[in-house]
Amino acid sequence: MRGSGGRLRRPPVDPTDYSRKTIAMTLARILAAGAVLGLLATSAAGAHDYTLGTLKIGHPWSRAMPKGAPVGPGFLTVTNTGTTADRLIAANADVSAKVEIHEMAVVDGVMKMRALDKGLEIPAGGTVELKPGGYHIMFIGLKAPFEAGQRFKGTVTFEKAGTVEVDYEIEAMATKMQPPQGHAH
Ligand SMILES: [Cu+2]
Repeated sequence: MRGSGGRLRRPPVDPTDYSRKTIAMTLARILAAGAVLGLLATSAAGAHDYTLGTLKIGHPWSRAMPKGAPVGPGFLTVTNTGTTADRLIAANADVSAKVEIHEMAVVDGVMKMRALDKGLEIPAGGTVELKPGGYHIMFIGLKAPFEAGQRFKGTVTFEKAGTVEVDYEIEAMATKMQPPQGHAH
Protein backbone atom coordinates (compact mmCIF):
# COMPACT_ATOMS: atom_id res chain seq x y z
CA MET A 1 0.00 0.00 0.00
CA ARG A 2 1.46 3.37 -0.96
CA GLY A 3 2.16 5.85 1.79
CA SER A 4 2.39 3.25 4.43
CA GLY A 5 6.18 3.53 4.60
CA GLY A 6 6.14 5.56 7.78
CA ARG A 7 6.45 9.00 6.10
CA LEU A 8 4.29 11.78 7.46
CA ARG A 9 1.07 12.11 5.61
CA ARG A 10 -0.89 15.28 5.39
CA PRO A 11 -3.52 15.48 8.04
CA PRO A 12 -6.98 15.56 6.46
CA VAL A 13 -7.29 19.25 7.33
CA ASP A 14 -4.08 21.25 7.37
CA PRO A 15 -4.65 24.17 9.76
CA THR A 16 -1.94 26.22 8.02
CA ASP A 17 -3.59 25.85 4.65
CA TYR A 18 -6.92 26.67 6.15
CA SER A 19 -5.76 29.94 7.67
CA ARG A 20 -3.98 30.91 4.44
CA LYS A 21 -7.25 30.48 2.61
CA THR A 22 -9.04 32.54 5.22
CA ILE A 23 -6.48 35.31 4.94
CA ALA A 24 -6.74 35.26 1.15
CA MET A 25 -10.52 35.50 1.35
CA THR A 26 -10.36 38.32 3.86
CA LEU A 27 -7.90 40.22 1.67
CA ALA A 28 -10.14 39.72 -1.34
CA ARG A 29 -13.07 41.10 0.63
CA ILE A 30 -11.08 44.10 1.79
CA LEU A 31 -9.93 44.81 -1.76
CA ALA A 32 -13.48 44.49 -3.07
CA ALA A 33 -14.73 46.84 -0.37
CA GLY A 34 -11.90 49.24 -1.20
CA ALA A 35 -12.89 49.21 -4.83
CA VAL A 36 -16.47 50.08 -3.93
CA LEU A 37 -15.34 52.87 -1.63
CA GLY A 38 -13.06 54.17 -4.35
CA LEU A 39 -15.96 54.25 -6.77
CA LEU A 40 -18.14 56.16 -4.32
CA ALA A 41 -15.36 58.63 -3.61
CA THR A 42 -14.91 59.23 -7.34
CA SER A 43 -18.57 59.82 -8.00
CA ALA A 44 -18.93 62.06 -4.94
CA ALA A 45 -16.12 64.25 -6.23
CA GLY A 46 -17.66 64.96 -9.61
CA ALA A 47 -20.46 64.28 -12.00
CA HIS A 48 -22.39 61.06 -11.74
CA ASP A 49 -24.48 59.61 -14.52
CA TYR A 50 -27.01 56.87 -15.06
CA THR A 51 -28.18 55.05 -18.16
CA LEU A 52 -31.72 53.80 -18.59
CA GLY A 53 -32.41 52.34 -22.01
CA THR A 54 -31.74 55.13 -24.47
CA LEU A 55 -31.84 57.77 -21.75
CA LYS A 56 -28.83 59.20 -20.00
CA ILE A 57 -29.42 60.92 -16.68
CA GLY A 58 -26.69 63.28 -15.64
CA HIS A 59 -25.69 64.63 -12.24
CA PRO A 60 -28.81 64.62 -10.07
CA TRP A 61 -28.33 67.31 -7.45
CA SER A 62 -30.16 69.47 -5.01
CA ARG A 63 -29.50 72.52 -2.96
CA ALA A 64 -29.10 73.00 0.74
CA MET A 65 -32.25 74.69 2.03
CA PRO A 66 -32.72 76.95 5.05
CA LYS A 67 -33.78 75.06 8.15
CA GLY A 68 -37.53 74.72 8.23
CA ALA A 69 -37.93 75.12 4.48
CA PRO A 70 -40.97 73.08 3.45
CA VAL A 71 -39.66 72.23 0.00
CA GLY A 72 -36.41 71.37 -1.72
CA PRO A 73 -35.54 71.12 -5.39
CA GLY A 74 -34.10 68.30 -7.49
CA PHE A 75 -32.16 68.94 -10.67
CA LEU A 76 -30.72 66.66 -13.33
CA THR A 77 -30.12 66.42 -17.04
CA VAL A 78 -31.85 63.90 -19.30
CA THR A 79 -30.49 63.12 -22.76
CA ASN A 80 -32.56 60.95 -25.07
CA THR A 81 -30.32 59.13 -27.53
CA GLY A 82 -33.29 57.22 -28.94
CA THR A 83 -35.54 57.90 -31.90
CA THR A 84 -38.79 58.31 -29.98
CA ALA A 85 -39.72 60.88 -27.37
CA ASP A 86 -40.14 59.85 -23.76
CA ARG A 87 -41.59 61.64 -20.74
CA LEU A 88 -40.38 62.11 -17.22
CA ILE A 89 -43.60 61.26 -15.44
CA ALA A 90 -42.65 60.75 -11.80
CA ALA A 91 -39.96 61.11 -9.21
CA ASN A 92 -39.83 59.61 -5.75
CA ALA A 93 -37.65 59.83 -2.66
CA ASP A 94 -38.02 59.15 1.03
CA VAL A 95 -36.84 62.65 1.96
CA SER A 96 -40.26 64.23 1.56
CA ALA A 97 -43.93 63.49 1.89
CA LYS A 98 -44.58 64.18 -1.78
CA VAL A 99 -42.66 64.75 -5.01
CA GLU A 100 -43.79 66.68 -8.07
CA ILE A 101 -42.31 67.72 -11.40
CA HIS A 102 -42.50 71.49 -11.78
CA GLU A 103 -41.93 74.18 -14.29
CA MET A 104 -41.29 77.84 -13.60
CA ALA A 105 -42.95 80.48 -15.65
CA VAL A 106 -43.48 84.21 -15.41
CA VAL A 107 -47.17 84.94 -14.93
CA ASP A 108 -48.16 88.63 -14.82
CA GLY A 109 -44.57 89.55 -14.10
CA VAL A 110 -44.27 87.11 -11.20
CA MET A 111 -42.18 83.95 -11.34
CA LYS A 112 -44.41 81.05 -10.42
CA MET A 113 -44.09 77.30 -10.24
CA ARG A 114 -46.64 74.81 -11.32
CA ALA A 115 -46.84 71.02 -11.39
CA LEU A 116 -46.61 69.35 -14.78
CA ASP A 117 -49.50 66.93 -14.57
CA LYS A 118 -48.53 65.14 -17.77
CA GLY A 119 -44.84 65.12 -16.98
CA LEU A 120 -41.99 66.58 -18.96
CA GLU A 121 -41.26 65.56 -22.54
CA ILE A 122 -37.76 64.42 -23.42
CA PRO A 123 -37.63 64.75 -27.23
CA ALA A 124 -35.91 62.14 -29.38
CA GLY A 125 -32.27 63.12 -29.74
CA GLY A 126 -32.76 65.97 -27.30
CA THR A 127 -31.53 67.02 -23.87
CA VAL A 128 -33.69 68.55 -21.17
CA GLU A 129 -32.00 70.18 -18.25
CA LEU A 130 -33.80 70.51 -14.95
CA LYS A 131 -32.09 73.47 -13.35
CA PRO A 132 -32.62 76.43 -11.03
CA GLY A 133 -35.12 78.85 -12.54
CA GLY A 134 -36.51 76.20 -14.91
CA TYR A 135 -37.91 72.72 -14.80
CA HIS A 136 -37.23 70.97 -11.52
CA ILE A 137 -38.28 68.14 -9.30
CA MET A 138 -39.93 69.46 -6.14
CA PHE A 139 -39.65 67.59 -2.89
CA ILE A 140 -42.61 68.78 -0.83
CA GLY A 141 -42.90 68.34 2.91
CA LEU A 142 -39.23 67.74 3.74
CA LYS A 143 -38.70 65.29 6.57
CA ALA A 144 -35.26 66.73 7.39
CA PRO A 145 -33.34 69.80 6.24
CA PHE A 146 -31.28 69.46 3.04
CA GLU A 147 -27.71 69.97 4.18
CA ALA A 148 -24.77 70.64 1.87
CA GLY A 149 -22.50 67.66 1.31
CA GLN A 150 -25.18 65.08 1.99
CA ARG A 151 -26.69 62.75 -0.58
CA PHE A 152 -30.02 61.07 -0.81
CA LYS A 153 -31.50 58.36 -2.99
CA GLY A 154 -34.52 58.65 -5.16
CA THR A 155 -36.02 57.25 -8.31
CA VAL A 156 -37.10 58.87 -11.53
CA THR A 157 -39.68 57.26 -13.80
CA PHE A 158 -40.12 57.67 -17.52
CA GLU A 159 -43.19 56.68 -19.47
CA LYS A 160 -41.31 54.32 -21.82
CA ALA A 161 -37.88 53.71 -20.32
CA GLY A 162 -39.16 52.89 -16.83
CA THR A 163 -37.62 53.66 -13.46
CA VAL A 164 -34.04 54.16 -12.34
CA GLU A 165 -32.57 54.84 -8.91
CA VAL A 166 -30.42 57.95 -8.67
CA ASP A 167 -28.36 59.69 -6.00
CA TYR A 168 -28.87 63.40 -5.45
CA GLU A 169 -25.90 65.39 -4.19
CA ILE A 170 -26.88 68.32 -2.02
CA GLU A 171 -24.79 71.33 -2.94
CA ALA A 172 -24.25 74.47 -0.90
CA MET A 173 -26.94 77.12 -0.94
CA ALA A 174 -26.35 79.97 -3.35
CA THR A 175 -25.31 82.98 -1.26
CA LYS A 176 -28.26 85.15 -2.16
CA MET A 177 -30.79 82.42 -2.78
CA GLN A 178 -34.15 83.11 -1.22
CA PRO A 179 -36.75 80.48 -0.46
CA PRO A 180 -38.96 79.98 -3.52
CA GLN A 181 -41.36 82.88 -4.05
CA GLY A 182 -44.89 82.55 -5.29
CA HIS A 183 -44.92 78.85 -4.57
CA ALA A 184 -48.42 77.51 -4.58
CA HIS A 185 -48.00 74.71 -2.04
CU1 LIG B 1 -41.49 73.91 -7.45
